[in-house]
Amino acid sequence: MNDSTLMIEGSEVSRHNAVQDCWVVIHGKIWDVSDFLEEHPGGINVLLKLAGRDATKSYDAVHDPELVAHTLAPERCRGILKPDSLPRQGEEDVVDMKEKSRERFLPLGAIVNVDDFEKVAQSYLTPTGWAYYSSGAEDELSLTDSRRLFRKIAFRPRVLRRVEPVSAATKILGLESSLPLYISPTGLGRYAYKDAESVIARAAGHEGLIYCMPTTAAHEAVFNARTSSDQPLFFQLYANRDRQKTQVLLRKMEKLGAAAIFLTVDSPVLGRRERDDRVKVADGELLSTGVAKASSAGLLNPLLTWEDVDWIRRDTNIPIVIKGIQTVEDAILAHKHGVHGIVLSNHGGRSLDTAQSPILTLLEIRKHAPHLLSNETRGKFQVFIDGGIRRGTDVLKALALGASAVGVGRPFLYALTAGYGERGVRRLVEMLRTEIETNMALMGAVCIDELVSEMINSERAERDMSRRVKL
Ligand code: PPY
Repeated sequence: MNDSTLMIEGSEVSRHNAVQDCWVVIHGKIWDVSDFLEEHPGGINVLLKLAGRDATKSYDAVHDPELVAHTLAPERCRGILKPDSLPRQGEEDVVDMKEKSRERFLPLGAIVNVDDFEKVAQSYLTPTGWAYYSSGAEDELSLTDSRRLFRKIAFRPRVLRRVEPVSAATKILGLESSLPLYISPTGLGRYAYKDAESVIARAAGHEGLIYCMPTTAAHEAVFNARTSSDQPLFFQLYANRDRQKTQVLLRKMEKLGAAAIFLTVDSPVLGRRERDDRVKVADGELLSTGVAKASSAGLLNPLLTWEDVDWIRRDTNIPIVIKGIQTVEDAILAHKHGVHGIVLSNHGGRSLDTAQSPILTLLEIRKHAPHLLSNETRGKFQVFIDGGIRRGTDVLKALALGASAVGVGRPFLYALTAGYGERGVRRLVEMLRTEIETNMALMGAVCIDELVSEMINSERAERDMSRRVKL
């Protein structure tokens, strides 16, 4: 007999504290995880340490609130914990939104560029949160290379043109955007701010930008946080091994009204984030893996292929964008498979270390498949790029080289920290907006269409391009 509404005393819960009989409490619900211990992606020991206890805090540090109910069958829920009948977890383990005094952090007005937010975030976040957000794979060479490549590209600005007023407004997948920039999906926003994804969605609405929410977000809450019901949101999808689960998500996104699906393809398995892995040791071995591994294991799908892309396209009418294209060969394939766009991305340097920088992939496309960047193609197929974009000038370089818009991820997490929340996100957008508009004027362009490749000297970067491409 099982009744998930049964009120159970903490003293009863604490008796179920063994491998064969293991209960944990998450947000007041009592779950029997005895049969799940071996399957837990974060390892059996994490759960055993919490056996017979209130695990909410550890759970919240790595999981979305809805995950447990999606993962465990309803009959695994034994009942509801009688309020205050079990001690809450001690302060020793992982992250909570620390009530650090705000005075220790810069007032927002003193933040003048994107990197300033990163410095604040580093001092605000817990070691676990900082390692998860900032790390790249292995030696972090792809992570740093994206920025290095942007620095190798120079402008060829035109002068004596009337450059007032300037407008950086554009269309992304046919939708109005006040800047040629969308907000990239990122995992585990809660390290930075409570309900991070909803806060970002609201700020995006105020700023006329589009947010691509991550698979792991609380979907309904994020949609509800929009500033109006016609504010578009994109949805990033990790297509599950189990097609049915993906189908459920797609139906949900159709119902909620997602404007595009960004299917992530650069992480069939998780890249090796060593900084992430080291912190769990520093945090007293709370997790048997790094947080990324613990919270992504059920998401990634090493069996995903182009056939799945075709299947997803057939299964839904929502436009599909493939996120994580890293060669001109795959860009051509994506176009052939009829998707609405691609993101040139190496997952912010978090997947295959030393994978080439996305801007090199863009240069490859310019050289070997320029038709993918032409004005005619753009109406049906757009090329986006992310990774290392921290300056308005980076955005302008990508656009002049043929990208339709860029994605920015980590800086939005950093801008949420230190209690800044929505104000921080809006400040970040305001800074990028100022940089983009100012530098457009300095290049001699008053609108996005006037950003052309003649305004770019990319010869130094082109020396890094592969000569092996054979099409
Ligand atoms: C990443 O960390 O880069 C990922 O995309 C994987 C992931 C996704 C959601 C939670 C944790 C890790």
